[in-house]
Amino acid sequence: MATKRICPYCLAELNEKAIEKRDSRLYCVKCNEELPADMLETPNLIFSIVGVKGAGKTNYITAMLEEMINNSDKLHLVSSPQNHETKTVHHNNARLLYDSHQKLQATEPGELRPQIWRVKNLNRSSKYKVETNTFTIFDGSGKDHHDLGIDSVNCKYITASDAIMLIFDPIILKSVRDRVSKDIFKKSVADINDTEYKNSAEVVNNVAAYIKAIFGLPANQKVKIPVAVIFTKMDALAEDFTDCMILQKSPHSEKGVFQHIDSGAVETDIKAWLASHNENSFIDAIEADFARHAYFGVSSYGIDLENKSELDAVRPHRILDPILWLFTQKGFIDTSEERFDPSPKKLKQKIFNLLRKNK
Ligand SMILES: Nc1nc2c(ncn2[C@@H]2O[C@H](COP(=O)(O)OP(=O)(O)OP(=O)(O)O)[C@@H](O)[C@H]2O)c(=O)[nH]1
Ligand SMILES: [Mg+2]
Ligand SMILES: [Zn+2]
Repeated sequence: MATKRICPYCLAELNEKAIEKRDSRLYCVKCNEELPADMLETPNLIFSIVGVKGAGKTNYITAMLEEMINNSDKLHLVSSPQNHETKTVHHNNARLLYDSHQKLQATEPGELRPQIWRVKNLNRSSKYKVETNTFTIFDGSGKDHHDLGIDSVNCKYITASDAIMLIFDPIILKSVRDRVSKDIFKKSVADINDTEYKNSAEVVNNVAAYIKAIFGLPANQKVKIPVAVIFTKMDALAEDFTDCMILQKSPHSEKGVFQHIDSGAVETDIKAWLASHNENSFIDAIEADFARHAYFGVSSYGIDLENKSELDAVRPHRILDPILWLFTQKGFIDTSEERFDPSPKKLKQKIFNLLRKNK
């Protein structure tokens, strides 16, 4: 993989003239930010997270990074922050969520700072070397996706991205919201008065139009970089998915090898669920705009919360599936040989079962 040299702060290309050395540290000449040394030596994967306000981006990113750290032995991936700022931001958020059991607050619109991480793949190490990637991730405010122009830093990050995580909150779907209990609903939205309800195709079309405008793509072309389509807050929907693969523990974390069979089964669960809610247009809209995509269902808090109105011990569910899939798309981790066969008959049977159950 070629080493991409872009300043993670101002996105200027980092050729030799663009880097200044002072007191044995490296700085970007254009914006004067300090550059983590590893970033210049290892392939750099830039991931953007896109989703409306309150979709669950910050809680998701925090739980995902914390689980990457906590599961390094199983994953054979060792993750660590590359600078002090990344360490502090992650530490503060993770401790609030995991130790104080507090939901993280909405991200302030405006300035967007990247978190810069180092990931070492122990499955790909030799006596003197271990495959190492820099992985940069931006978590902006969902509000900025509405308010900012195409030339904003927020949009520039998306243009520079190797992959996108599209975050969808299932609770904004009217059919879901009308069925979840008041307690779950209260726990699952940042601000009850501020929560809008839309049809799912509208949400996808808005996001797709936004991303395509940033890439300068005409309406008939698909976005080519990998896109993980992630449904958050799965705990609020657990009852809809009894007996489904999506509620089973994720198998990918074992030894850092991604299992396509499981991922295909989860995708079928979500598509069948969408179809059973008359939201086929969501599936069509994703298909129409994103050439390489996969569906995921996660919960940042955990699907087995004892008291659903409070945030008890945080045990995130399938939170690493999307990032591990994106790593496979960039060739950084291995995948199982076995492929999923999406039989239309199986999908139909699933939709039928869900329809019967949700009547
Ligand atoms: N039930 C449930 N609720 C969640 C989960 N993750 C987030 N939430 C709820 O969603 C709200 C918004 O989550 P955030 O992570 O702040 O959303 P965001 O996308 O970062 O929002 P902005 O920063 O405003 O763009 C939280 O206050 C929680 O109420 C989850 O896994 N389960
Ligand atoms: Mg946020
Ligand atoms: Zn810079």
